[in-house]
Amino acid sequence: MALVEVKVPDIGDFKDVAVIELLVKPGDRVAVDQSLITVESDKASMEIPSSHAGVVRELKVAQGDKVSEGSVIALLEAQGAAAAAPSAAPAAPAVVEVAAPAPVVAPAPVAAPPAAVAAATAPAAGASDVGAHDPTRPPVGLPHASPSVRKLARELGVPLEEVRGSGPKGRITVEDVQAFTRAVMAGEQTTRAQAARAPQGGGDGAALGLLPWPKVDFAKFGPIERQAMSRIKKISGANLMRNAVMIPAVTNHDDADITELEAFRLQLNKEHEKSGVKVTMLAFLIKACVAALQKFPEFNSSIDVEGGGDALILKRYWHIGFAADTPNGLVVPVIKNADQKGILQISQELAELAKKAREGKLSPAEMSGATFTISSLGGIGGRYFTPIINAPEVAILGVCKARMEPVWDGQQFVPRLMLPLSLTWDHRVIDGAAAARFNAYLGQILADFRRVLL
Ligand code: CAO
Repeated sequence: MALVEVKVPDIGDFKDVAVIELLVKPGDRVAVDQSLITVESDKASMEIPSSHAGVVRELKVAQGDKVSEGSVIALLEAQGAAAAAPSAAPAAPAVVEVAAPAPVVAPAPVAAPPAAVAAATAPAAGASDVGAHDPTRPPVGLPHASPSVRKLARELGVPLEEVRGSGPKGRITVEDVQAFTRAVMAGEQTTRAQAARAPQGGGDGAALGLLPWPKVDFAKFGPIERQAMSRIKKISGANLMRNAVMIPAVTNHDDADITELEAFRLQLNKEHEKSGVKVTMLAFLIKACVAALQKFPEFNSSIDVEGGGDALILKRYWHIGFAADTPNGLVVPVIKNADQKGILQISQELAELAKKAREGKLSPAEMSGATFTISSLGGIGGRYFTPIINAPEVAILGVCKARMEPVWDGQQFVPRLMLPLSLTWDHRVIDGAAAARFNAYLGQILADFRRVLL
């Protein structure tokens, strides 16, 4: 038996994240990939798996400790093959839940549904009196609650640090969470996030001087069913809301002639039939976008918000995110260093990331670092749409289904396969003329990839 140190693996951009749960104790027998602790940042909570099988000799972290990649979690008496290969890479941490990323600037005075209202909860009989709620009270340390209460709070979108615990030593109980939810739903109290969004004390949209949201008793008009939104939907909804309200976005529509490129793609797929790699138009779009981003670098930038907002950060790497539709909602995996990869490698990574996305197995690292995003509805249909920029990026390309169209070649109409492109851009960073040039260049490359060499 060898004594091994189990360390926090690569957890993407997350550093100094708090340990919120210890899932094992000394003496416990654990398997490889079994979760040891749960950590939580402002962006995500995730379980950190064990790199080895064995018996926990000592836990090196306590609840509330901060850990980063490489921090030692536990000492393990490793067993069997696992002990012989202590350098084996630990599995990526499983994302349990992704919380809304912290806003890059002060919260906008926008209306958003109360976090707790997103869940349907029937009032629990005999719920405890949790006392007056003060949304301005600063959070004090980690809330004292069991894992099951934390899980419930996460599912309901309840900020646990704002719930007053009625259990022993202020421990938060299930009833406390339910009572908090009921009170927010009834409008009797406000979460801190709501209070921040409505600094003038207004409700939905009040801070923007908007009319209140219409209240309609839908059941009066016919049968209804209430369905809770998935966690991903709630998170992406809050992000989309911020991005839609805070970015002065404009969308340019254009078409690219991909007749020859499509013929090449089909030929390529025939040649690589046995390899199992399938090339879709998205792989070519990623390469074409990299070329356009290199020619027009401001599209591959972000506003330097932390530096005062009066400069651009131009990124000299090209990581392309792509929107993936999953049963639980929209996620955006990222193809890293797309400039250094060929079409076949990109196609393979696309397929792997899309599969992981559908299975809910993407790690935070696989969803971070994008410099530009493509949202392709090409496999589904549609003509054009207006995608919302994925802040802090400054542009996003929407793509719809290509179709054969009659195109005038100067003498006659000829059938050409035309791909609809919709480029949304941040007008603070990009001008209309630059956007039109970006789209035109993208169209030229898609029509003839040899132009990338020029
Ligand atoms: N025009 C015509 N056909 C297209 C096309 C296009 N622009 N893009 C893809 N296709 C075809 C593919 O060639 C494939 O055809 P075959 O099955 O005959 O080979 C079919 O459509 C399905 O493609 P796909 O969707 O499986 O693959 P993809 O690489 O194009 O896309 C992924 C992968 C993960 C991006 C996609 O599955 C997906 O989730 N798209 C939805 C993204 C989304 O929801 N965006 C909206 C965000 S805003 O709410």
